[in-house]
Amino acid sequence: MVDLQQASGLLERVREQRPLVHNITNVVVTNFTANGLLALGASPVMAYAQEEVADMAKIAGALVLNIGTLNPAEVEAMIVAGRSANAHQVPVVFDPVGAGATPYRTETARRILREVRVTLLRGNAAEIAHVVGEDWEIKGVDAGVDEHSQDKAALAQKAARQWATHVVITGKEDIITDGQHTCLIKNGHPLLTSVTGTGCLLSSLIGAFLAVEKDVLLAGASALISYGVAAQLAAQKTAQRGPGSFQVELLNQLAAVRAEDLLRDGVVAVMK
Ligand code: ATP
Ligand code: TZP
Ligand code: MG
Ligand code: MG
Repeated sequence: MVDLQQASGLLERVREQRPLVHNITNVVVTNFTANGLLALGASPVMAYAQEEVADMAKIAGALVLNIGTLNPAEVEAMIVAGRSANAHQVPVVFDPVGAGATPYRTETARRILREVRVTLLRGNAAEIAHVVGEDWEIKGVDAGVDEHSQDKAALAQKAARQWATHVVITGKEDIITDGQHTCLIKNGHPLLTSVTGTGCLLSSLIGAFLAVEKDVLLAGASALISYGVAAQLAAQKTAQRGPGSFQVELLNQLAAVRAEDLLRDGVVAVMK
């Protein structure tokens, strides 16, 4: 379904095409997200005003919606941008940051899924559980517990069917599914959990891959593998120096990661 050769090819295509990714994201991660997209080889833009989001979304290669620091005006802008993206066949990634932590976040996440045709929904297990009406432990914007891959796969499949979308659940291992076909990706590094915004950045990078490839499973899996391998390389380079050095090196490695790194270190398996 997804092989490392294809993933490497897509990484190269992102760098050749430099897709424009329109982000409506949170105030914590804005700069890191823009720099991460640039490092990968994509072109970021952040635009939030209701007066312009429809115009920006329609010229973008992908739209990324992220409710990390949501407020009513921004939520309305997300709906307007999402509808414009839908009308112009622009893929939409949705990151329901903190769904389940407060009723406003949960209800907003569901509203966006009702009113916008989301191409790919990405979150931690607890966020996705709350979006489908299950009650998994959540602490603010962080998943409370790490769970078994089988449970996560079943949850991702349920969410994909319920909302008719593709779903990525991240954690120690990552799952991607369309509700029927499911892949497990075992890249990444625990240091990713010590830097804020690494999940949000991943959602935006998935947008860059979707901008250059219509096969959503292939694009999503390729983004997960590329990001996870870049993180592993960054952790090797910064060894014992800690999260600050790792954050900077992650940007370096998003720019440096090559096809041969994915072929050597990528770990992807098809699940039942
Ligand atoms: P949370 O708020 O629960 O941390 P998040 O939105 O930050 O969620 P994560 O699940 O942390 O998203 O995923 C972000 C990246 O970190 C993904 O590439 C994922 O594979 C990686 N990751 C998360 N936890 C681990 C871990 N324990 N080991 C390796 N990689 C991890
Ligand atoms: N609070 C609101 S949004 C945000 C925090 C800390 C960033 C969350 O980023 P991520 O990628 O989910 O860790
Ligand atoms: Mg995280
Ligand atoms: Mg997150």
